[in-house]
Amino acid sequence: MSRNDQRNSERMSSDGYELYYWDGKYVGPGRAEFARLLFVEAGVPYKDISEGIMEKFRQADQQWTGFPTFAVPLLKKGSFEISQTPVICRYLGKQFGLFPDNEEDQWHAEQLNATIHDYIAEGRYAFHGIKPFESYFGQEKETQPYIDRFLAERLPKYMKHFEKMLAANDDGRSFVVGGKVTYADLGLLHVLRATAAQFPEAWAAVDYAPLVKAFKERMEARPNLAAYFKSEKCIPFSGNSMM
Ligand SMILES: N[C@@H](CCC(=O)N[C@@H](CS)C(=O)NCC(=O)O)C(=O)O
Repeated sequence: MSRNDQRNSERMSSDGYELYYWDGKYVGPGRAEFARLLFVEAGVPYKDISEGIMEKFRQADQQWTGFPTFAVPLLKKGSFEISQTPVICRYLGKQFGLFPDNEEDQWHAEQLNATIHDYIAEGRYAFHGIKPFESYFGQEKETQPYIDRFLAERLPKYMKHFEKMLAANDDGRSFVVGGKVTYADLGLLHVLRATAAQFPEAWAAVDYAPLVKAFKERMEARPNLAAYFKSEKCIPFSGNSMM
């Protein structure tokens, strides 16, 4: 390791993790929850920071100090900053050992990571069909056809895919890939929780995907996660968007 690399790695590890995101009071758990579940499962402390985010996004250059960030969530450790939720999840998974052991499983976990984020983005856009970057409130009526289409065509397609994916490993009895929990399992758990919270009727009808349903229950019962979901720290879903 060069002296420069050594200095960088010392700087990165010198402080705790900070997770920058919109205030959960207004937006619910959102995309930051993907990262939170990794911290919770691993038992690693972190700090949620929402103060000043709105102001930063109003500024043209956004004034983040480190490597340029397009949108939150943003993870910071020392001087190291990283954004894009699927990348944050992969990074934290690797840091915390919530990462598959062999290379094929690693790529498959990454495939699922990408699919999960496609799903969440599609679901989110359905609630903002007319003005994608404005609140759902103010476009409720006009965007309803997009929500209906998502429910009729896309949600079941994704759920059937998740069912197949689970069935492909250990007959769906354990994890998405390999023999241990990884960031891919935690990502899948969050989108299933978001689906169940946002679309209770559609979720109740997901009897065509029993492995998916059992997976959600099994993951929610993991000790650290179960305690977190019961705690005040866990931000309720907002009910007006997938994310
Ligand atoms: N692909 C990005 C999307 C990030 C994103 O859309 N973040 C939202 C909050 S959940 C945001 O702050 N958007 C502001 C913008 O896009 O200008 C990710 O997965 O992190």
